[in-house]
Amino acid sequence: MSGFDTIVTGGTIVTASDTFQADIGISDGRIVAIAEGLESAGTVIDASGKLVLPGGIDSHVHISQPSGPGVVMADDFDSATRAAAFGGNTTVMPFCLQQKGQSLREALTWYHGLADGNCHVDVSFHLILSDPTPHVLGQELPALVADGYSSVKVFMTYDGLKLSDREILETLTAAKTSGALVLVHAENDDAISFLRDRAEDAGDTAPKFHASTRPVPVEREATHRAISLAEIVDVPIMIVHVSNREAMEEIRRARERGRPVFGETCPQYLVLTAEDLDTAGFDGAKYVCSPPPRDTDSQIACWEGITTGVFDVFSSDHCPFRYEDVEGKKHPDGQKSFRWIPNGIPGVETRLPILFSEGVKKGRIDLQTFVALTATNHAKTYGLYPKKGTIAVGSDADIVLWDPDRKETIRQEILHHGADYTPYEGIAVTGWPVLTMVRGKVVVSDGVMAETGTGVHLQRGSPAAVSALADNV
Ligand code: DUC
Ligand code: ZN
Ligand code: ZN
Repeated sequence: MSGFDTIVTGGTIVTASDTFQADIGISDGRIVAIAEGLESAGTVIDASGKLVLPGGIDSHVHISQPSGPGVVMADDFDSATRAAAFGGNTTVMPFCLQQKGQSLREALTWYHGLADGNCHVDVSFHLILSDPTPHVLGQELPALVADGYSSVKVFMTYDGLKLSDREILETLTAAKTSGALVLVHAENDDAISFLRDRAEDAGDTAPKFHASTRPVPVEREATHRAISLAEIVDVPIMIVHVSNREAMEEIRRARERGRPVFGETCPQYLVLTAEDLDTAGFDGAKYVCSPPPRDTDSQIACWEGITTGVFDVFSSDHCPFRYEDVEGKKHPDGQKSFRWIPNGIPGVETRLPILFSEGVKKGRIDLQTFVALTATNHAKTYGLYPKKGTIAVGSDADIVLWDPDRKETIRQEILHHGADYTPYEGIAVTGWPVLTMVRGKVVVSDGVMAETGTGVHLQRGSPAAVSALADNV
């Protein structure tokens, strides 16, 4: 009799708390046994010499997001989740953008129309609130949280997206009552527009001025303000894409005061700097993202934030645009001023190899921290744990085999995203995901897509911090 659908044998299992040798028995898409010497299965996967990790969860990706007139994102759900799978991810969390005047349900219907049936890893949407009317906050949001959409992003900058402090307070209050976690894009919009106008008046329109018009105080001030607003309402908050020491210190100080503030950083803040935007010609546009990459001291600071636990999650902020494309980075308006260069960079496929190589292999972090930052903490933070984010009996069989010694050089030609470049071109890494399994199905094996269309949408429970707060009331 064949006991399991699949067993993964002979590998070294790594979770956020342990490293140990064992086999994994899988049936009906879930882990049903973890023990030595498992036998009898329909399929046996030999993981000798490999690390067996929980599949990566990338809780910050943008897919098919409307990005302004004449601008088109480089990835749809097919290409983005394909790239995610090749990069060792089994779940991604894209944003569902509410356009002004639109209901949240309408926005979700549109995104589900694009995503459902077209995903190769599991997906779970965050909402972006751009129009927090009393109806949206009072009726729509509670209903959607109950339906499993339990996180909301708000922006402090960008025309058409930014909320006033008053609107943020109202959104935080609604999130508190309905059990959602609020993610904040923290940059001071007035400061950016002041600096941008001044730069343009001086004729400074090249890509590099994107970085100099969004300096560190722009992010630090907004981070401080966002944390203060959350304190006024007494709710947890997640500060996403933190790029530098000063913003990070705001999070650390808030925690010292007992505030439940979470932090996220991304690969661009570890391996890129503002100098990358200052390259000959228009090439700097390839690195335009917000907040912008900073300097080497900021990179060191972000590593400190990773090793000292200021950052709970490490995400890609995958937000891809093609470079050689008038609907992408070479949009005609962007040639006139950095202001119009589509804002974002691809990274869903390279997030894990970069952190593995720069972090684990270079001795900055251990394997447990790697797993926590790339999978377990995402699941815990956003209400997916323990179904997702770990290797345990009862969890989904979302498993990635890593060859810890495989050497690769990141190059556009080996990637699967829809962008036509990678900002990480030429970075040499050691360690590479060689097999990705989603709920027991092998999706990618040895660089080949083995099965398509496996991904489903995940409804989530209340994020851990939000329920903890509710428990204490
Ligand atoms: N914020 C993001 O989270 N992603 C891309 C661009 C941005 O401003
Ligand atoms: Zn953002
Ligand atoms: Zn983003």
